[in-house]
Amino acid sequence: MSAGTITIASFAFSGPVTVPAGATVTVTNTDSADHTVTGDSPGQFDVRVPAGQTVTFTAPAAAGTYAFHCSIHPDMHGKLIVR
Ligand SMILES: [Cu+2]
Repeated sequence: MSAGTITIASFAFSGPVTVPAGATVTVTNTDSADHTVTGDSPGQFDVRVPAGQTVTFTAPAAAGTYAFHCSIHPDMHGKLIVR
């Protein structure tokens, strides 16, 4: 079961979402364009979310606030809180 969900709509991320360390995070993309959820610091997480689809990724194992962006649309920013 997913611990939290990030929704992408109209080229914006919902959130911030808070999840336990190492949890499964669901990302639902309601747009007609592909997006990514990419941690601002390399190696955190990086998942591509095709248009209209839902994917999951594993939250970092360390608590903290993780800023992320879309690597396709650099103006899109969000935050994932791990605790
Ligand atoms: Cu995007």
